[in-house]
Amino acid sequence: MGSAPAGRRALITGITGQDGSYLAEQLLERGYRVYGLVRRLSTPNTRNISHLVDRVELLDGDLHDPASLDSAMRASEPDEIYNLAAQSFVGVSFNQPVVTGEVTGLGTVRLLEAMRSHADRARFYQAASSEMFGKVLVSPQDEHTAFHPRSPYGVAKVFAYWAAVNYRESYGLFVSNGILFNHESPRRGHEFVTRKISDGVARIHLGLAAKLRLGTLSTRRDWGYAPEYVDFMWRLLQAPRPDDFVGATGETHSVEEFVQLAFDRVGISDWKPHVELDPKFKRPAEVDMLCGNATKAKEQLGWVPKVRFPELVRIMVDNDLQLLGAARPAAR
Ligand code: NDP
Ligand code: GDR
Repeated sequence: MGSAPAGRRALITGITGQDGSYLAEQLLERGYRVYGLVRRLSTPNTRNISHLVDRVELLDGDLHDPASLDSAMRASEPDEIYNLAAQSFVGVSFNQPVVTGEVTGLGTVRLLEAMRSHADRARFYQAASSEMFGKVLVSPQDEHTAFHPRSPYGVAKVFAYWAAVNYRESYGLFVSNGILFNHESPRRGHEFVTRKISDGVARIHLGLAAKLRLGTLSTRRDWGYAPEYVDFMWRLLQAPRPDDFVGATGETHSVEEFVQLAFDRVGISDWKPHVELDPKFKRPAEVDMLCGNATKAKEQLGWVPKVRFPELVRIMVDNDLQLLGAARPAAR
């Protein structure tokens, strides 16, 4: 792991999420002073950072609220700003399109404005997404691929992407987009398909559930391992110039392949009786296939993801088995 000059300060929005928690860990290891923006919830959601609360400074704030973003900038005086906060679940974005646009889209502009007012020498990472590519006509997708988002979430991310480019071009700010493809981990939210499968398979194996209900088995994603993707974010802000980069493994796999490998991990080869398709989990418009080309990140950032698809499935299933109290399966 590369290190940074002593005393660097980072502000992370979305620190309680999957990526924010791994990023906070890695920045602390690199010697940063880490500040995290946390919104008020009736039940605090600090599960992912419970082991870090004594080492990071949490600041109250919400991407809806410009005054709170101004205060967070003044309190943290950041050298680096990582904007990871979002309404990040594509499925929900169809039911809550306005909230998704407000937070995932306009929230980015509010944070860029706060940076422009209070931290214009900082470097800004925008969490852009492969969902911006959406209905792809060419594969693999890279930094030159046209956007065709297929959900309110994807639309909001395209808006935020262009806002980031626009603040770079208009005001000369150091603002970069990381266009990351799906990345997963034991800290993934349970509503996302990989965690839903790893948790569901562990429960079925232990006799705690009978069925795994999914929307579709056919869609394909380029799935990587989240800790490697937050290293990408840091590398992007160490580059000499602000720019936009794709982060991906370059492999695409179907939901069905994930299901099959997950059941295989617990010794169930005939998985079909355990899985049901439920239209409730289907989306009004779907992104059928994504596969990224991260050659630019490899060449210019030296970033190469190492965890391959079967290992990712294994990590996630073993984690859920362990959380449910089961013994770790023997190596297969
Ligand atoms: P998560 O859903 O795990 O985390 C989202 C974070 O945003 C949480 O900390 C959440 O806080 C916070 N948040 C939500 N709404 C607000 C708000 N109004 N004000 C302040 N904070 C808010 O996402 P990931 O960690 O998986 O992803 C990080 C970012 O990267 C997101 O922007 C996502 O869209 C993007 N992305 C993710 C990819 C992936 O595969 N994981 C791929 C490409 C992009 P709380 O805990 O309170 O809910
Ligand atoms: P995605 O992730 O939409 O790619 O967005 P998700 O895991 O939700 O879906 C992946 C694919 O699986 C299909 N699917 C199901 N999905 C869910 N959640 N639940 C189901 O039951 C189910 N059945 C099939 C989906 O339809 C889809 O095709 C993630 C998020 O992290 C975004 O924030 C991020 O930008 C993108 O990845 C890159």
